[in-house]
Parts: sequence; structure tokens; C-alpha cells
Amino acid sequence: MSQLNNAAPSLDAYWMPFTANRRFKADPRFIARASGMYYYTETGREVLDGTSGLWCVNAGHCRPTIAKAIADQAATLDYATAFNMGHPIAFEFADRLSKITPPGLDHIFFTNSGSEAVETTLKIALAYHRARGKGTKTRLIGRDRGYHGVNFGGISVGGMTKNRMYFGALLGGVDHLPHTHDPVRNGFARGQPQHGAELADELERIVALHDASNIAAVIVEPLAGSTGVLPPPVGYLQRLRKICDKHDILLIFDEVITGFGRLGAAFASQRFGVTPDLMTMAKGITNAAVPMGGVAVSSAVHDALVEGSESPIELFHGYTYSGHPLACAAGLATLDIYRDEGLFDRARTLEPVWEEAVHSLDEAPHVIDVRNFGLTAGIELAPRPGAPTLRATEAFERAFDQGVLIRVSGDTIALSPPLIVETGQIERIVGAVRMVLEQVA
Ligand code: PXG
Ligand code: PLP
Repeated sequence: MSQLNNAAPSLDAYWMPFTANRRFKADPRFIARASGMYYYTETGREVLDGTSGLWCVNAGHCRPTIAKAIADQAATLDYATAFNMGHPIAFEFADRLSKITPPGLDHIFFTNSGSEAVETTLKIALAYHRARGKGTKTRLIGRDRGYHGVNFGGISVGGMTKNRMYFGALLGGVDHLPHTHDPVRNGFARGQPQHGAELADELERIVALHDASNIAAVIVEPLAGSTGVLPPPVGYLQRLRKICDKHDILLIFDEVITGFGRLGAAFASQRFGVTPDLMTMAKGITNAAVPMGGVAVSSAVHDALVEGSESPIELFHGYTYSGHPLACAAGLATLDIYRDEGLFDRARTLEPVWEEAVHSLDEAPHVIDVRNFGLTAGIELAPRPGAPTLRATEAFERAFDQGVLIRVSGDTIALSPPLIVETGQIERIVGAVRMVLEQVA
């Protein structure tokens, strides 16, 4: 099939993830290298990264200290099993992470992706209740429009229809809270929307239906990212926390996107002042230079599970590459950059500038809602009649041709630039979006 030229490999073998493979392979877009805020195509064309890769390159691309840390580690200890063996750097990285995680979330379990981090939280939740003699608490509660990765647990508690509908009956014993998107009451909100805290009370309805004795955990993204940027209504997370406490239900925050400064604090938990019992992280944990994820666990959950264990191995769970030395090295170098450059505070300081810039699109063609929080924004477009999502897809392709990478989810443009973004670059990103919205039909 498609061939770039005689020397280039066929495009057939690689089945691309979450991609319109046929459309892409008919007109491929390749990134050859990256530096700081920019990608460069094979022909050397500069593309401003308005999405931090995929919400992950929070400190900008190809940071030399991270590259060096990975290279040095690869030459020193490439791999050692983490099962009943230790290598020092994993302990060092977990300790460093535990200093920036929310108060009490002091224990770190390493995974290799956000999806694996999600599965890990769900399994820990079940094992925790069982270890306390509450083995009937097995039901898991997610939320409509939630994204929790692509493994079976994650798509079961998740609420993105297309990610679920092709894959059978999924996990049993799952229920969902309603999502919080309410453009009629909250349209074009700046920051957290005012209306919707009462949607957390739906958890009481779910508890009344299934009984608290059967419910293990609630998992939500503090700010829903993938579905098109939905900041939590004022007071919503606080209410969820309260209801979970009342019924001995664990609260899990999936902070794969919201962690590492994206919302102007180390984690969304600190920004919103609500502490979960378990928290996922991934993406920005290594600035995306080596795949890694993790779960931060409260001491209460950790200690009950470990001390309540009937067997020497307290948790029958873990991955070959949990705490991989190269990922830990990348992670430590990444935390140094975040700290030394004050990037979490930088995101917070830039937030009003960002908010002003993205809301300058409120009146742009096709725009039906604009949402923002931290260094994220969702610009929702009216679907083209009879061809939903195509307008946004065309906007993405045109923006790329004009030298700006944006992300689309359904009919929403999602923006999340690296935290090193300059004011002029914010203007360039927003300017490109305005221009393509004026161009697409
Ligand atoms: N939880 C959340 C909240 C996420 O955003 C995952 C889990 C899964 O992480 P991994 O590392 O397994 O991909 C994510 C990932 C998008 C997009 O278009 C977002 C993600 C992944 C792919 C695309 O917004 N988030
Ligand atoms: N921010 C990050 C990313 C960190 O890793 C740390 C410490 O490890 C801190 C902040 C806190 O820095 P300090 O201990 O210098 O106050």
C-alpha cells in the first residue's frame, strides 16, 4: 500500500492507536524531532506544541538534563526486577514523589502507564476492603464521560461511549455518576463553573440503590480532560469527598492529566483542596521521556492492606517494569526541572493570561462553549450537520499545516501547552485556532 518513497518503510505494518488509520495513511503527517515548545516535521517545518504532546510533556521537549539522566542510567543499570529485589533509584523516586503528593498519600506503587495506574487503584480498593473484613464492598462507581485509560477496568468505570461499545459486557458491578457538563447554566464559564455541585448527590442515590456495604470506590478525574476539558463545579469535589467518607467508600482521583502542574499546583487535589484516598499519575511524571505511571496511596489504605494481609506478599499485583530504572531516572530529572524552574507556580501565574486568551474565541465562528482551568482549555464547536467531529478534525489538520498542534476530542478542541509556554506563544496558538475556525465550513 502506501509508500513514502523507495527507501521509506511501508505504512501498513504499524496499526496506529486511536487513529483514523485509512485517513492518516492516505495523507500522513510525520514529526521528526522536537525541542522546547516546538515539533519539527521531516522537512524541518516548525510546529508549535499546543497540547504538550498528549497532555504529558509539561516541561517542554527534549530537555537535556532528562536525556542525560536516561543515558547515564541506561549505562549504569538498565533493568533489575522489582519483585523481591530492589534498585535504589526506585526508592529514591518514590520518596521524592511522596513529598509533592497530597498530604497523607505517602506510598507510591509504580506502573508503566496511566491505564495501568487506573487498574492498580481499582484492585487496591477491592483488596483493601477485603483485608478489613469488608469483602462485600466490591462495586466500582465511575462517571459518564470519564476517561480512565483503555484496559478493561478503566473502560468499565469510564464513560466514553466509543471506548466501551465495541468491547462486550465489561466488568460487572459498575455504576456511573452523571457528568457535569451543563452548557445551559455554565456556558462560557471562566474557571470552575458555578452550577452543578448537587450532581455529586447522585452518589447518595447510587448508595441507596446498591447499599454502601457493596460499594468499594468512586473514581473521577478531578477535571475531566479527554472528553473535552470539564472543570469541576464549585463545591462538587468537596461533596463527593463527604459522601464517600459517610459511607466508607474510597475516593480515587485519576490525575493522569491533572498532575504535575497542569492545574497550577502539583496535583489537582491540592488546587481544589480535596484529598482522595488513592490517586493515579502518569504522563508528566517523566515529562513523557520514558513511559511511566504510578499510584499514590494513603497511609490508612496502605497500612490496613499491608497489616491485614493473610499472606507474606501483601498485594498480588505488579508489572515487569514497575519502577523501571530509566523511568525513575527520567522522573527524578523531571522533578528537578519542575522545582528549579517553578513550573507549577508558573502555570498558576499564567492562568489569567491563558483564560483571557482562550475566551477571546467566545465569539469565533462555530464556537458554542469555551472552558478553561489551569493551563487547559476546551473550545467546543457546533457539530457539522450530518457529520459530527469532522469540523474539528479539519480544524486540527489545518492548524497543523499552519504550524500549530492542537488536539480534538469529538467536536471539542482541547488545548494544554507545556508549562514553559510564553505569552507570545499563547497568542500564536489562539490566533491559529481563530484562523482555522474562520476557514472551516
Ligand atoms: N486516566 C486519565 C484521566 C487519562 O487522561 C489515562 C488514564 C490513561 O493513560 P495512558 O498512559 O494509559 O494513556 C489517561 C490518558 C486525549 C487523550 O485525547 C488522553 C489520554 C490518552 C490518550 C488521548 O485527550 N489520557
Ligand atoms: N517541587 C518538586 C517537583 C519537587 O520534586 C520538590 C521536592 O522534591 C519540591 C517541589 C519541593 O522542593 P523543596 O524540597 O526544595 O522545597
